[in-house]
Amino acid sequence: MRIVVLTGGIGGARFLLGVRAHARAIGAEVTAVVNVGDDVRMHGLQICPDLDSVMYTLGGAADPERGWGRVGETWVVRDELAKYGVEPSWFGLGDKDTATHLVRTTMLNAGYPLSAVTAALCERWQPGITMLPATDDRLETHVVADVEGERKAIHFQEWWVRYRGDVPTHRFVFVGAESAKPAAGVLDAVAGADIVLVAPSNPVVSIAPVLAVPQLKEAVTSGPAPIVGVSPIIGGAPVRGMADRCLATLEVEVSAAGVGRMYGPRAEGGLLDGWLVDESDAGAQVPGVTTRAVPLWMTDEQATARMVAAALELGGVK
Ligand code: FO1
Repeated sequence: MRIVVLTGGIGGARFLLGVRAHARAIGAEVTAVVNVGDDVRMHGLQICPDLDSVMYTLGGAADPERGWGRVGETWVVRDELAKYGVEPSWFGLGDKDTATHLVRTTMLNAGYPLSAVTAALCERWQPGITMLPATDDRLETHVVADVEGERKAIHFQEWWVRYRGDVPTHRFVFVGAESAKPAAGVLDAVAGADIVLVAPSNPVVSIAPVLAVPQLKEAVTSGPAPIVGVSPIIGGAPVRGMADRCLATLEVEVSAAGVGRMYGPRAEGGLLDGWLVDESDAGAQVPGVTTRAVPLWMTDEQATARMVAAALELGGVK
């Protein structure tokens, strides 16, 4: 069986631990199609937070407290940059992590596409799944917000890391998405999938930018594979991260039902065939989508693998 997962970074990476565990148990292959909207160039280096969160988590090297970056990290370069007064001082690159960005940027500058660079980085980390960026083209999430008395579009990282999303926010724009093509391997993975899972990642700034690549969305929604989403909201609050702020900006109810309705039923031009919610949200109704309630807390790999088994069952594949 072939499982494709649309995913963002930290929450998606934890979900993928369970997908990988269940896939190993049933002999399935997994391809993750990862958000690149968070990607940013800082100090001349190309940083791909979601790809790196997935790669480090599945490679056993992620910092479990922060959720992003490397465990056992040191911060000499960050501190030295600060002593030079170099901006942006609000974004910290760890020393170990910086090596990843150096390799990536060198390969990109030499002309390799991000998908090939990601495969090369994964040679070291052996994530046990195929990791693909949603696109090899430039696609960045920018946020229209009121900052220091002025309405402007800032990079997602500035909105989130510098301002903690705590500024009047108007909309999210996926710069470059319209002309972006799916990365090498994405269309083949989707065409060969037995099921497409939508990870419990932020629907607004992790999953939406993946689906903003027109041919990618078309391939997923017009393909034969069932599409099952897993709610990132449990009991009216995000499992982690800033999904509540993002949903509020779009005036979407912060609930499992609200996100399910935002994705919408595939039969009516939306995304979903099935929607997995937490047992505490068992009453959630998403018209046109088959909903099922199971425990969704990703407390450990086994619990997450059970969620994945339920998602496959909901999609009619086992
Ligand atoms: N998050 C922070 O809160 N502060 C940082 O300084 C920071 C640096 C950073 C560097 C590399 C990287 O891959 C991720 C980094 N993150 C940092 C996390 C990142 O901003 C977000 O959590 C994700 O983009 C959202 O998924």
